[in-house]
Amino acid sequence: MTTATADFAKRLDQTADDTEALLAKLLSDELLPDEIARPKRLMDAMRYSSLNGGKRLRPFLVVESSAVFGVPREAALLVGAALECIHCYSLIHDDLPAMDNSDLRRGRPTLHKKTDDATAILAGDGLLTLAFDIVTRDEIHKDATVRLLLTRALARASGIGGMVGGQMLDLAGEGRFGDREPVDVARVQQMKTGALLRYGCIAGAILGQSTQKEYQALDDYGRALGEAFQIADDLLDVEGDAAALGKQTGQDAALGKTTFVTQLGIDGAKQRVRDLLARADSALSIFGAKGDVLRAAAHFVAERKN
Ligand code: GRG
Repeated sequence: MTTATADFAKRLDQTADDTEALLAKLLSDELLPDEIARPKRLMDAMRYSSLNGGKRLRPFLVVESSAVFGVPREAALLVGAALECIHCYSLIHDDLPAMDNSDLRRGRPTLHKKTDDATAILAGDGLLTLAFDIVTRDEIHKDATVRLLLTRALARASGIGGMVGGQMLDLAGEGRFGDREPVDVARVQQMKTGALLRYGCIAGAILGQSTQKEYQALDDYGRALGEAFQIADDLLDVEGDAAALGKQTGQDAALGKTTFVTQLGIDGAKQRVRDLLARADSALSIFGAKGDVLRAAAHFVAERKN
């Protein structure tokens, strides 16, 4: 293991621990000003799907892209926690019978299996709205314009032109609403999974009030990392181990889905990942050694086993 890789693994673990502790606090039963009650069933469901699990890759990207600019870790962790809330909400809703109808997530029964559909829908809604509560908090940055830019970018990444829109295009491509619609795999990826990962990378530039060139570099890096993440996911669905993944494999083929692997073939997909890693490395070059951890993160994403 190289020093950068070892450092990366240690930092990923630390951010996962810090995010877990922060989410536990944000999802406690303690009422915030203007809240009337925090219903126990709702809170338990939100905690079930957001605590004790996940690699916390998105918060890690926020923390590390922020570290490049010397942003206080506490502020970055809050933005990372907001992003993780959106991610967890998307997984809950994606697992529902009306979407992917999955029984297993992170090695445990999915939330609607553990509880019921209504509870799962509301837990997802609760996490989505909590994310926007968190990202506007004063502790994140003294300048309200910075908080506004972070909030708007989060809405764009998770909403119509981002994750939600990507999910819609993906379902249409599966033929859910009539004839299968043609799928632009790269576009669906950029929206459905790429937009949140990219947000993790540009959030540091926004928080750090970077130059336009630095923002662009993290934007390029985030896009390359996002595509590499999705191709790795498509490859894992074909070649991965269900036990390590904590979910069933072969789901894309069962649905007859067009993926990077069906388009490029296994070898072509692997070559594309190598090209994307080179692009991510080159985007980070302006940060010199400060970009080392992010560089290792791209390799981790591309080579992950779960
Ligand atoms: C339902 C609005 C709505 C959106 C769903 C992102 C998404 C859209 C669904 C996720 C479905 C899915 C399994 C996509 C594959 C890539 C992905 C997001 C995997 C899970 O992310 P990881 O590997 O998960 O970061 P952990 O568990 O580590 O957090």
